[in-house]
Amino acid sequence: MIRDQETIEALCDTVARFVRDRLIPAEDLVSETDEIPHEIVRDLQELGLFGLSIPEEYGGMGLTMEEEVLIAIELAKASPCYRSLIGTNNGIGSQGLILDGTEDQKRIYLPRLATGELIASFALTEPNAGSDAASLQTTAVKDGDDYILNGTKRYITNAPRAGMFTVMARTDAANKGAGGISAFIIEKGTPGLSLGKKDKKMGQRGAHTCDVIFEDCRVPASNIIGHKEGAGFKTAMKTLDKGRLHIAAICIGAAERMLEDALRYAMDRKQFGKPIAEFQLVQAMLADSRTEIYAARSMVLDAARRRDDGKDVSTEASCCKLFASEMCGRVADRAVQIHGGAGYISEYAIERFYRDVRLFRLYEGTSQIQQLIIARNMIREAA
Ligand code: COS
Repeated sequence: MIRDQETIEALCDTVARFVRDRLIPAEDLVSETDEIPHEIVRDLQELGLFGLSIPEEYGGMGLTMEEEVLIAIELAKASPCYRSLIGTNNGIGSQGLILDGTEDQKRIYLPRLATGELIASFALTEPNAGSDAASLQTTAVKDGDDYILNGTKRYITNAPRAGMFTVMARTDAANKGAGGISAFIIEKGTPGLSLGKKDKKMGQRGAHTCDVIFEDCRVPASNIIGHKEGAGFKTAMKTLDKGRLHIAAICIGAAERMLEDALRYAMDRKQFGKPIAEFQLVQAMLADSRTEIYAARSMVLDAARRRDDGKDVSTEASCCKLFASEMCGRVADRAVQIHGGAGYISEYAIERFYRDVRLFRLYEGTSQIQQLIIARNMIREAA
C-alpha cells in the first residue's frame, strides 16, 4: 500500500541519488578496508534509513511493506553491505519487538533503533541448528525472577556492532520443539555475553557477522518479548516472513544493478567489429535477465500489498524469497558471462557482486527451506 505517491517517489529519488553519488563511489574503499566509513553511516542515519519500518510513534518512518520494498530495491543497487547495516534494525532485529513486544519494551528500544544509535541483531542460528531452527540448544533456565542463558549463536549479522540482541533460547527443557522456545531481548555488556571473532566471508565485505556466546548470562524474565514464555519460535517465524520479503526486494535491486553494468559493458565492448550488445546470444542473456527481474518485482510488490492488507503472506514471502534470490543468482552469472574475462577481475564491480549475492540464496532460510514451507502450506491448505 502506498499512502502518498508523491512522498514515496521523493524518498525513492533521494535514496537513488544517495546510492549513485555516495554509496557506489565508496564501494571499492569499503571492499578494501572491510569497513563502511563513519560519514556514510552518519548519512544513512540522517536519511532515516535505520527506521524505515519502525512505526512513526517510536521515531521511525513507519513505511508500509510496499513502500519499504521500493526503498530496499533502490538501496540494493549499491553494494549489499550498506543495506545489511540498516537491515537488521528494519527487519529481523526489531520486528520481534514490533510484532510481539510489550509497550514498555517498544518504548525502551525502538526509538534508538529508528535513529541507528542502537543496532539490533537477530540471534536464532546455532552451530547445530540452522535450517532446523526449532532444534536450537541454547538454554534459558529460570532462577528466581531471572533466566540464565548458556549456548552459542552463529553467523549473527551485525553482532560486532550490535547494542541489542533478539535471542531465541529454550526455556522449557522438556519441550524439544518449537513450543519450548522463548525470545529474549539482551543488551550488549550483559555479563556472560561475549562475541566471537569476525567471520571471514566469501563476500559482502563491510558487513560483519560473528558468534554470540552466552555463558551463565543472567537476564530478567521481563526481557522475554511480550512476557510470553514459549512464544519465541512463532515470533521468529513471523519476523522471517517479513524479512524474506525484504530480502526478495534487495535481490531485485542487486539484479537491476548487475544488469545495468552488464548492459553498459555490452554496449561499449567491441568484438568482431561491433558492440557485443548487437550479438543475439548476448541479447538473449540481457532479455532473460530483464524478464526475470520484472517477474520478481511484480511478485514482491503483490506480496507486499497483500501483507499491507493484513493477509497471511507466509507462502507468498517464501515464493518471493525463492524466486528472487535464485533469479538474482542467474542474473549475476549472466552478467559475469557478458563481461567475459573482465567479469573475473576485481576491477569490475560484477566480480564482487557475484560473490556478494550468493548469500541471498542462503540466509533468512535457504531456497530449499522456502520450497519446504511453500509445499507444506499448500498441503495444509488443501487438507
Ligand atoms: N508464522 C506464525 N507461526 C508459524 C510460522 C509463521 N510463519 N511458521 C511456523 N509457525 C508456527 C507453527 O504454526 C507451529 O505452531 P503450533 O505448534 O502451535 O502448531 C510452530 O510455529 C512450529 O512450526 P513448524 O511445525 O512448521 O516448525 P518446524 O520446526 O517443522 O519447521 C521451518 C519450521 C523449517 C519452517 C523453520 O525451522 C525455518 O524457517 N527454518 C529456517 C530458519 C531460517 O530461516 N534461518 C535463518 C536464520 S535468520 S538469518
